Amino acid sequence: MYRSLAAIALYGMLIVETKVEAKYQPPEEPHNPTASFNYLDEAPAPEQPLTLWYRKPATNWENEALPVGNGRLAAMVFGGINTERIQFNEETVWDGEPTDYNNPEALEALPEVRRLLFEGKNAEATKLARDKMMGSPYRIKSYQTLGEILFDFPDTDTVAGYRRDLDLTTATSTVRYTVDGVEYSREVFASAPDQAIVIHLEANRLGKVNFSVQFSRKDATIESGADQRLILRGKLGIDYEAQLLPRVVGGSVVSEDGVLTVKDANEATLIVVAATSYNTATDISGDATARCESYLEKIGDKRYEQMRAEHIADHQSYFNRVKLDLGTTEAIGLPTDERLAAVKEGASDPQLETLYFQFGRYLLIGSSRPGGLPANLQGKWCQHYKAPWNSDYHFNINFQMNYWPAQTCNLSELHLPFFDYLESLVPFGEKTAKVHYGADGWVVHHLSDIYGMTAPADGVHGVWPMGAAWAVRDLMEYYRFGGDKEFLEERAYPLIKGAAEFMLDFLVEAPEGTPAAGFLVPTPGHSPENTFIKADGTESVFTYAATMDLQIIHDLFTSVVEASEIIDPKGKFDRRFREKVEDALKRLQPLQISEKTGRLMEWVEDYREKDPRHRHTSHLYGVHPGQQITKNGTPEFFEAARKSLIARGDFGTGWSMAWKVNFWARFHDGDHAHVLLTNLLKKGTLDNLFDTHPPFQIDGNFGGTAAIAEMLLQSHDGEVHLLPALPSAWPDGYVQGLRARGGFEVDIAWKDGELTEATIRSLNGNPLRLRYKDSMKEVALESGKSIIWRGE
Ligand code: FUC
Repeated sequence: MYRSLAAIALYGMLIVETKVEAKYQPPEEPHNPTASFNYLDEAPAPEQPLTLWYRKPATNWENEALPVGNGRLAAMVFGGINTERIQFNEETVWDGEPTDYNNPEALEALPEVRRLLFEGKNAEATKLARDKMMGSPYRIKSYQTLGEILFDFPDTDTVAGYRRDLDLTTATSTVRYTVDGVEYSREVFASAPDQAIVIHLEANRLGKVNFSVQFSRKDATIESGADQRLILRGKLGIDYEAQLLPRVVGGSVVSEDGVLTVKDANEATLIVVAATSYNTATDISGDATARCESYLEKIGDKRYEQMRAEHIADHQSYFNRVKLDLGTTEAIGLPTDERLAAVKEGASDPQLETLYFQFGRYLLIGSSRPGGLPANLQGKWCQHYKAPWNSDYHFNINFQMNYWPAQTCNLSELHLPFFDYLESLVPFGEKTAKVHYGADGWVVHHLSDIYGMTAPADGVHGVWPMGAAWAVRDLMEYYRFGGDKEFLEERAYPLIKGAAEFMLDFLVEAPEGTPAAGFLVPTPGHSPENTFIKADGTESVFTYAATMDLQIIHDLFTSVVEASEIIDPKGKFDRRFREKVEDALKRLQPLQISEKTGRLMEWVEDYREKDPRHRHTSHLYGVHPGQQITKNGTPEFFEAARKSLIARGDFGTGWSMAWKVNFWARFHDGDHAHVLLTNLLKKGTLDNLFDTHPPFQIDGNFGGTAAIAEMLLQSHDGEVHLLPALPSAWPDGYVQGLRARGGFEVDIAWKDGELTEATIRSLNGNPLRLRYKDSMKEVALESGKSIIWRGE
C-alpha cells in the first residue's frame, strides 16, 4: 500500500541550496512502479495534433509528468497504473511571512561604495556592500508544493493500449489503458470557472472503478470530513487547506482517517479545491477553510460534464486566438518524447516546434490569470518545499521573460497579474528607495517574493536596483499593443514615473579621472551575474555604468517621454518631470563599442569577461526586449551587438538560449534563430516539453514561445514587419492571430520561403506602416477594418 509515500516524505528533508553558484541536486523520485510492466498493443496517436502524449506513465516529476493549471491552482499528473501521483499547488503557498527586509545601515555605506568603485577598488566596494547594503534579512523563503494526491488501484502487471496525454486545445490530461478487457480512463483538468482541480475516473463496464486515494504533505493534518471529503490542513506563515470532495456513481464509498476508498463504482469525480489565508503582502489573516468551502458551495451539484464544458470554453477563449502551422513530417504520429529524442539526434520536426510554441501559450493560460499572482520561476508548478531559487520572482531576466509572449501571442489579459503584482510592490519599493538610497520613487532589486521583498537579496549580485525599472516597460508595451489610454494614464504612468523618480535620484555624475567623467551614471550596478577581469588581473561583478543598466534607464526614460506625450499630445501633461527626464537622458553615459573587438561593450571599461560564454547577455537588452538598438535607427550599435552575440555562442541555460532566439530574430537572421531554437529543444527541453535550466525553470518556455512569434512578426521599430526572420527550415506555413504594436492583429501565410498573403486587422484605427523585406506600404486603416497585402 502507498508505496510512494516514504520517497515523497524524503523530499522535504532534501534541502536544495539556492545560491546561483550552487549545483542543483534533483530530489529523489519515487521508485518506478511500472518498470517491469508488460505493455500489450500500442495505443494509437491522438487525433488532435496539439497533444503531448506518451506510452508509459511518468516516473519523474520534472521530466515526464504533465502540467494542468488554472492560474491559481496547478497540478502535475503522472498517469500511473497501479498507483497514481498528482502533485498540486496553490499560488500563495509560500513559506515566510510579512517581513520588513530593509536595512537601515545601507544608506550610510552608499557614498563610500560609490567612491571605491570610481577609484577602481572593486574588491573593497564589494566587501562593504556585502556587509552593509544587503537586505535584512537578505534571504527569502520558498514557494512550496501544497501536497500530493496519491491513488492506489488494484494491482496488475499487464496493460494494453496504454496512453497518457495532455491535449493543449482542451487543457485536459488523460490516461487510458485496458486491463483484463476493461478500458479505464482518468481525466484531470484545472478549471478556472470552478476554481477546482477535477479528476474523473471511469471504465467501459459498470462496477469496475476501484481505488483508494489520500492526501500527503509533510507537517499537515490529514483527515476525513463531511460528505466523505478529504481534508488537508496546515500552517507555514499562512494557513493552507485543500479539500477533496468525491462524487461516486454506483458501488460503495468510505472515507475514514483521511483515506477515501471507492469500490465497484461505475464512475467517480473528485473535486479538489484549495486556499490559504494570504490576502496581501502584509495581511495573511484570511480564512482558508471558509474559502475552500465557498468554492465547493459555488460548484454545488454542477455535473461533471458541465464543469468540463465550461472549463474547455474558458480555456479556448484564450487558446484559440492564435493558430500556427510550420509544416509537418511523419514524426507527427510518434509520442512526444520519441520526437524530441529524434530532434536531439538531428531530425527536423517543425510540428514539434509548433507544439512547443502552443505549449508555451498553454502554460501562460495555466499559470497567470487576472486577479491572481503572476507566474513565478516554475509558473505555478512546484513539487518542492525548498525549490531551486525558491521558485521566486527573479527580476534580472526570468520574471520579465515569463511575460514576453503575453502581447505578441494574443494573451494580453494574462499580463494583468504581472501589473497587479508590480503595483503591490510599490509601497515596499518606496520604502527601500528611501532607506537604502535616500531616494524618491520605488525600486526592486534582483528578486522578490509575495511578502514585499524589494531590498538587495542573496549576495552582492543582489545590489542591483534595476528590477522595477526593467519591469515597468511591460506597462508601456501593454499600451503599445492595445492602445488603452486610460490604462496608460492611470496605471502605467504612475508606476513608470515612480521608477524614473528613483532613477533620477540614483544617478550620479561620474568624477574626473573615470572613463565616464561628466556623464550621469548608475552606481553601484552589475551586468547581471557576469564577472569581469580588470587590467590588474583581479575579478569583480560589481561596477558602475554597466551597459545593461544604462539601457534600462534609457528605456525607462524614453517610456516617460512617450507616455506623457500620448496622454497629452500638446505636451502639457507632467511637463516639468518630463523635462527633467529628457535632460538626464542627454547626460547619460553613452553606449560604447570596443576598439579591440568591435563588440558592444558590456561594462564602462573594456574588460574581458571571465566566462565569454556567460548565460546572461545583458548588454544586448537594447536589442531585445528593448528597442534602443535597431537596424535602421542605430546601425553601428546593431552590428556591434551582433558581434557580441556571436561571441557569446549558441548554447547556455534554457532561458539563455530562448533569449538568443529572440536576439537572432531581432537581427533578422532566421536561420541562426532556428539554430538556437533547435539547441533550446536539444539541450534545454525535457520530455514533457518543460524548459530546463537545468533544473526545470519555466522562463525558457515563455521566452521560446515569444521568440517563435518574433521570428514571424516584429513591430518594435515603427513598422509592422512581416516574416523578419523566417528560417529555411519553415519553407511553407501560416500563422493567424499574432498581435503587433499600434493595435493590429496579423495573419501571415508563406510558401517556398516567401510571403504569399497577410491580413492585418486594425484594433484602434492607428496608421499602419507595413514592411516585408524591402517592400513598404503605408495605410490608413479604420478600427475594425482589415487589409490584405501580398508584399508587393
Ligand atoms: C538568475 C540566473 C540563473 C537562474 C536564476 C533563477 O539569477 O542567473 O541562471 O536562472 O536567475
